[in-house]
Amino acid sequence: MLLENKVVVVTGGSRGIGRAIALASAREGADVAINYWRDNDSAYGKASAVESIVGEIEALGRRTIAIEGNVAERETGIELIQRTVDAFGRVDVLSSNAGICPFHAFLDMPASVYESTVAVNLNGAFYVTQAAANQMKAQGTGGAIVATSSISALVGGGMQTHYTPTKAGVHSLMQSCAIALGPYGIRCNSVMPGTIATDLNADDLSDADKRAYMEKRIPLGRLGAPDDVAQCVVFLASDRARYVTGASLLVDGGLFVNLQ
Ligand code: RM4
Repeated sequence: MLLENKVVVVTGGSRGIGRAIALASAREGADVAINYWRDNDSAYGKASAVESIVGEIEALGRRTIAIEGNVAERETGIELIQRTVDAFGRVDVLSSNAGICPFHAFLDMPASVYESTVAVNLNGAFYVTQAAANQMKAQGTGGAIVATSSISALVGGGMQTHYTPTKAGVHSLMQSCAIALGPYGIRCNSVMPGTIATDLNADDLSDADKRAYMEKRIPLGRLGAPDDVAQCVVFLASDRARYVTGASLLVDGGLFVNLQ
């Protein structure tokens, strides 16, 4: 198992890609601390999203805790790391994954939509990375940080003018942190998912024409599933990637290169 007895922290871990990362980590032998926000839907059956992921991880025989908090607040990251250490004694891996994408046109985008997107996606990644890195440095045995960037770090989106800069920012954050944290044996990388079917884009992809268009653009012929990304996060978090830092891995079925 690739993460045997490691302690993995996942932000935005109750739904979408983060949920798959939490689950894949537990399957690879890790204990998992999950940050989530406003768990008030029942998309996962009777249990709420967070109750159901906690149940699934425990069923795998791994330990888990779930802590609510908005990563846009610096204290959320600090508390998340502290409570993980209280529960499991250490932090080996951070998956900085929490993100929002309220699709909106540019010219009339309210400042609140822009600012909350930057606050969650970019400030949130910064604060939790800083908190986790300080803990890893104190432990003295290195660590791995994997941020969920996006294909949107590399290409634009007319309805994502607030979002794409945050994903370029997350990518850049990992590059700079790779330098800042390399001396402590802390590796920093990002994954760049393409179009992965999750709650985040359910509305956008409910437009049948848009969905069919995206599928047609993807050489592998299908939208991504959250676990397609999670497997790559596990790899980057694991010792298999021991000499990989400051890198980004597109996980997009070939979407990015499909121009001509
Ligand atoms: C992306 C990319 C995808 C979209 C998500 C929400 O990173 O634009 O196509 O589904 O954002």
